[in-house]
Amino acid sequence: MTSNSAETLSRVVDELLAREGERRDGGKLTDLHPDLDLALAYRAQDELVARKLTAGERLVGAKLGLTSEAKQRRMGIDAPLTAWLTDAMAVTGPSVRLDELIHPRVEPEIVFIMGEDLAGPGVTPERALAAVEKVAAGYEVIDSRYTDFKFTLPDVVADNASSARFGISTSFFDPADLDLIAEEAVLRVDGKEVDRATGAAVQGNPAAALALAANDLGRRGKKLEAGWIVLTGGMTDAVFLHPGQTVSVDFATLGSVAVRGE
Ligand code: 0L1
Ligand code: MG
Repeated sequence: MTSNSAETLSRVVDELLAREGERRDGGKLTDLHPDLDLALAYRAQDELVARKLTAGERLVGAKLGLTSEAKQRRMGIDAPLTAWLTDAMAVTGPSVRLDELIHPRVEPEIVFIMGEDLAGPGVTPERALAAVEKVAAGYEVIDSRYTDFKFTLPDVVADNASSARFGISTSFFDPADLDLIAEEAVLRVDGKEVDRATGAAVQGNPAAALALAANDLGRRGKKLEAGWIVLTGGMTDAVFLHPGQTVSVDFATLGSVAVRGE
């Protein structure tokens, strides 16, 4: 890394953490730093999460983003990405505090709990699924540090893929008992359906998304670890979460999850 790119990396991470801490959004960092390419953005993402870990958070998993066509179309980006989950992002109760977030949106997620470590290269969807201990219903609360969720791929990669909060169900399923491609999720706001999709929306198969994550992390010299949570990517576009509203996701087999904005 040149001294220029080291400086860009440090400025990008400082700015994204400041926006998150101060609950404010801002313009694309690629406008300010044209040298912020995808490789540097992944280094910035790793540094951003390393700073959270130094501050006391614990790494609990990984997430994929932009794995569905609905999300890629909405964001105007045609490539998936990987990012990190920490314990501070996990929602354990029925609600999230909106005053801790900027402009949160909720999306349905099929969630894997890893039974074994997994890393590329060469991981197939079958091999990936064999490393899964159990499957859960989930949601992600995304909260971009960019105004109006407007970003390029390096911007959103550096921003840890808009991660903010996530919740998973308390019931778990053996992957062998599920048809993950056909698994349908219905997204509701205060009980009213706003969208629906099946697991096929996620890279054609959530197991293919998991393989993609393992191969991507392998390229980055990292791995998915046994016990980790993996969010496979929003199945539908995400909906805004406003005060007093409840967003719920009812899966055909995996059960239901819900979150209320407070
Ligand atoms: O803000 C975003 O939509 C980018 C992250 C994508 C999250 C996902 O697709 O699950
Ligand atoms: Mg997501």
